[in-house]
Amino acid sequence: MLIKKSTRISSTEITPESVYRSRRDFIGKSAALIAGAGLLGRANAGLQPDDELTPEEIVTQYNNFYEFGTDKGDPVKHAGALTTDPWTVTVSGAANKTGEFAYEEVVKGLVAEERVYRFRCVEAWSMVVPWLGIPLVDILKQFEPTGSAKYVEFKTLYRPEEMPGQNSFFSSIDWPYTEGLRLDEAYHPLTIMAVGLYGKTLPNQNGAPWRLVVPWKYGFKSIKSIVSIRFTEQEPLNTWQQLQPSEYGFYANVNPAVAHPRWSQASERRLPSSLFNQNRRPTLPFNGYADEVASLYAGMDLSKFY
Ligand SMILES: Nc1nc2c(c(=O)[nH]1)N[C@H]1C(S)=C(S)[C@@H](COP(=O)(O)O)O[C@H]1N2
Ligand SMILES: [Mo]
Repeated sequence: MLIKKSTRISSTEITPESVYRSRRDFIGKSAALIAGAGLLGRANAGLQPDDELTPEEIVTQYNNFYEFGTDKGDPVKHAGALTTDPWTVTVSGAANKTGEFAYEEVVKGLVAEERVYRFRCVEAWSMVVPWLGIPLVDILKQFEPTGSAKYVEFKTLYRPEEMPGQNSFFSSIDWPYTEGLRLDEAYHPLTIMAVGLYGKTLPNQNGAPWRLVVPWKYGFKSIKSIVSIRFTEQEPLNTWQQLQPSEYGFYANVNPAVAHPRWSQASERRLPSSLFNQNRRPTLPFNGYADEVASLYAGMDLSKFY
């Protein structure tokens, strides 16, 4: 059902047969080859001179993925057990093409690009990550959303047998983890569905096989291991907003001027950093992507729409 764009380089043209074993691998590898060939589009958007890549072992070992536990080291410890192949996504709501689709079918013919983005968690730490991602618009448009679609909602896999955090007696989260975007945010060229990082297929702990990356919003918007995409007229209720609406809103745009009720958002710890004041730097409006995205929120009071 995926319409291949003739202007794009087909993966088979750039990937020798011998390089790929599974289609899954092949996505990561073809993206890596594209990166290597210098065919990057819109990459490295708005990087500051002092933005250095966060080491791969931090990006892949210091994680938030509550399905596997709440400690930063839990995801890398437990996510290896997650089965990500086969992977199916259910598409529903205001679109012409709905139903169940195999992950491979949805990404077939689409090209992952390397994007180096700052990534800012609401907990006030940040990283710089070289993602491999497919522009989200390329994925969503295939389903032909109708004119009444104003938002898109995503859900993570619910599989307590493989996700111990979903069994936890102490978890107050109403699984599955849910997130949403306004459709114009979802279609923005900076918004990607990441399928890899550091030139490799996405590790399970980072949200395999695919996860959202919205670099101007707090990290919790970047939902992992997506199995459901729903187009809707109403603003979706996301997991953190549902849990604590006074602390987490729908928009969650990075904003140094609006404090979290329990801590300041004016600055952040750039990882690696273990001490409160180590590698601390000012937080930038929209995480430094204001030139690209501020117009999406023209006329909105961002202290109200937090
Ligand atoms: N399904 C799911 N997605 C999630 C989370 C989660 O707990 N579950 N945590 C979010 C938060 S708070 C952050 S900061 C990022 C962390 O992504 P990373 O581990 O790849 O750095 O994932 C986001 N996506
Ligand atoms: Mo986060």
